Amino acid sequence: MASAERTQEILKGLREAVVAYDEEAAARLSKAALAEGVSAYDAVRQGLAAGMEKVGEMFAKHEYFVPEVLLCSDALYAGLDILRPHIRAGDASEVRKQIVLGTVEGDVHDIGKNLVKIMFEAAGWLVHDLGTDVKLEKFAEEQARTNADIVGLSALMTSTMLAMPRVIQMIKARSPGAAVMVGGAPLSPEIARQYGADGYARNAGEAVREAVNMLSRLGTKG
Ligand code: B1M
Repeated sequence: MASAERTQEILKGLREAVVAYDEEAAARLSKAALAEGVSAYDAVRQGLAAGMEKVGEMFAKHEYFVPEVLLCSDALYAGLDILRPHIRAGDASEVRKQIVLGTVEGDVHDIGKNLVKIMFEAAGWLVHDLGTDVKLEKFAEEQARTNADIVGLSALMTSTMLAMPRVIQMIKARSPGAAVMVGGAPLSPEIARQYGADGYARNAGEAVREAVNMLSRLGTKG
């Protein structure tokens, strides 16, 4: 069992490895965490995910750009692949929320959507990624199939975002309790409200926090 000091050292190392997109260090420290009895759950949440959260903030401040963020996510996954099988069901139940995520019909932009996915996975959510150019009715179908807490819609074009109100109506008609979050460069909090969305996130760094806030605002789950 690692001492409290050693545990903090490993967690700090994991955060730094993600920020420095150092895959080797992320893998090595993840193995060290397991070997020395640090909880896999803490290593993901307070190590890898916290590092990725920092990366999200750096991206929002234009300190990192897409290539760096993708490299950081490689480091995140290098650690996640090692730690994930060791997260006990009891640990995960607290955070095992689910999101259905996709880019709406007619739109193939997925770089931002994939960054959002990474942040949710890093936070322990189960992500049902529908990909891009997703048929409008597919979002409601997948939400009903999985009973996901949230549906996340991404659009990068002013033409494709126009489909969002219809998608939201379909989801709400089928599952009134499901919450819908929208995002993507042409969206804004005002447009999200007009469209009937429950939440909006400006970037991947804010998405998980907004999702959790949204659920507690709605008082349904979370
Ligand atoms: Co296209 N494209 N593109 N494109 N493309 C834009 C979006 C555009 C603004 C370029 C321009 O004209 N200046 C423009 C849209 C104009 C408009 O409608 N306002 C445009 C166009 C017109 C097109 C085509 C029609 C071009 C053509 O063929 N004539 C075509 C459309 C194809 C289609 O979708 N049917 C097209 C194609 C492409 C490529 C395939 C070449 C490529 C996409 C590759 C891919 O995604 N796999 C591409 C790219 C790369 C871009 C730009 C250059 C970059 C987009 C990007 O990845 N940004 C873009 C111009 C630009 O933005 N400078 C442009 C980086 C990414 C990290 O940011 O996606 O905003 P972003 O995601 C952020 C936030 O928005 C937010 O978090 C993310 C991370 O922080 N976010 C969410 C996103 N989704 C979220 C969901 C959430 C929460 C937050 O909750 C669910």
